[in-house]
Amino acid sequence: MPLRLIRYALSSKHHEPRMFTTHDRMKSSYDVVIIGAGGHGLAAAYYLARDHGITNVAVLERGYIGGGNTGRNTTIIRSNYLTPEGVKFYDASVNLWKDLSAEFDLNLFYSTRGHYTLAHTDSAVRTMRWRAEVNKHYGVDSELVGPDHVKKACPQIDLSCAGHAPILGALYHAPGAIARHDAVAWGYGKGADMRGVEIHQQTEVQGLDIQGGKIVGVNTSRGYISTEKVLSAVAGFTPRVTEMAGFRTPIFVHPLQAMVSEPIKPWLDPILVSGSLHIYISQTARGELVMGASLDPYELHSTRSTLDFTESLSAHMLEMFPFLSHVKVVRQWSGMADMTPDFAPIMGKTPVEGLYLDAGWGTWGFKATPISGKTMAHTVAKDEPHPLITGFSLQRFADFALTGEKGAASVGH
Ligand code: PYC
Repeated sequence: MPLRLIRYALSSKHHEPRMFTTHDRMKSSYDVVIIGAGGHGLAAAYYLARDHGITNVAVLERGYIGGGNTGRNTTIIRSNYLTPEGVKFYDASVNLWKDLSAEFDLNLFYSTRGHYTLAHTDSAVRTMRWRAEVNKHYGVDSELVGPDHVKKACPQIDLSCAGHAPILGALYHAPGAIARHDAVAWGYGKGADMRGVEIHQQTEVQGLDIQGGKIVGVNTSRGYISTEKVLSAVAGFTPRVTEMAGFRTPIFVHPLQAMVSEPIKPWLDPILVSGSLHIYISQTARGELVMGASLDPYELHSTRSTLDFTESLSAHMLEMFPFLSHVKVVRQWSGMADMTPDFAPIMGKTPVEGLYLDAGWGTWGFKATPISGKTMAHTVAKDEPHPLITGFSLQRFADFALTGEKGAASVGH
């Protein structure tokens, strides 16, 4: 072992710059407390500091930075949604994504690949045409293409899908991209930390102190903090946070499983999604195939993955790409997806004054990281929903004014 490495291991002081500051103690009071140090929570902290000058902020995380759904998704970034609210929101997100590596001085491996949503039936072709028209209307690059377009972008594909589900066309979205997911949390965390935000890992929120309908503090595993503003930006745990606050949302938590292969020679440039076969696939810069399926149909608060999932996803994958039969799966996992009845998020104010929600991210949250951070920072700073998120309020369920995004939720859920 090189001497330098041994000296480094034995030293109690490390002089090179660290990504995050370690704070031994929490302050007794903060202007804003954010629950959850995933991409969304850290992005909100970053934009609170950068855009609104609010730096007396604590981000509390019961585990570690990016250890929840930020590190458990399949990293697909796109804006080819179906509702005007969705298209505008995700388009603003894609525009922010493009500059993040330069902004953070950290390589997020943001890679524009083109995104195909395959249509295997006439009715799926009709839906893709509808989505393409909505997308174009809002200036999003999206078009209905034929099977030849798909074959040209991905010559290895069996267009007949083993004769079970021939590909009739696809929604092609040129800006579709992937990025390295944990690096996104690190970038936002680093940017927030540099501006004075405190990130406290291994710090669990155990209760909300609400008096006279207003938030006044937070009980944590490391003591009490007083604050007048709390933003909950958690995945899988929103029902527990809202239970502490004394109200409910219509969120149900379902597992969403994914898996990754051993690295292989680069062959797959675009991102492919098939609603009928319930699969999505992309290849990382390291050569791994990142693959996912549709949501598990039962409610479960767990991040365990199953053999049943690997078997059924692999079977569908081989219908499309028979040559992959010798490739090994090296990891599989599950995220906890907060599903809403209309497949849109829940963002903004709540019945408790000073408590804000960034929740309901189901299977669509990673791509929203930058814009959710920016719009939630605005909402918290001004106590007024950002114009891009008014369609995502919790109140919409009481008003029967849903934002039906279900046609664009990647694969059938
Ligand atoms: O919304 O693009 C998406 C997606 C991919 C996998 C799960 N959701």
